[in-house]
Amino acid sequence: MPGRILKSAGLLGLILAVRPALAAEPGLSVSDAWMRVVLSSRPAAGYFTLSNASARDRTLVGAETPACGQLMLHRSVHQGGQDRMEMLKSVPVPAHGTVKFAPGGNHLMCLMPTTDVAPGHTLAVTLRFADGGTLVATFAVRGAMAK
Ligand SMILES: [Cu+2]
Repeated sequence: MPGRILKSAGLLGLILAVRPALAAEPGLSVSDAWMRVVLSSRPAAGYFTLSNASARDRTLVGAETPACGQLMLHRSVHQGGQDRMEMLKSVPVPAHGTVKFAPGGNHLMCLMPTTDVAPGHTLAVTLRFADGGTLVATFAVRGAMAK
């Protein structure tokens, strides 16, 4: 009986080890991914760094997570003394290039956040590319004071 449990655990470990490889996009990687939530009733903003180590230009066209009713690509713009946001249809990620989503600039806007969007939680966010590729990144949720 203990032998059977060990065998199952080994198989589970194998499945977990293989899964990230299946989801991986050649050359694309995400780092410093986090989401800031101020009030659970208000939209949350997501930030990350996306690197393209490949020789092929890529284009980010969308993002989604079950933790948000809708997740949009946004850009903060300062115009005429006012801050506002506009939607981005796509964001180029050049070959051997890096794109930053950071406070004051590009960000993911999480509309209708669920209770999962709470400080201390982590969220799986799927990034979608123009060529149909996807990349799943883990975002750490932080509170209002996070920078
Ligand atoms: Cu926004």
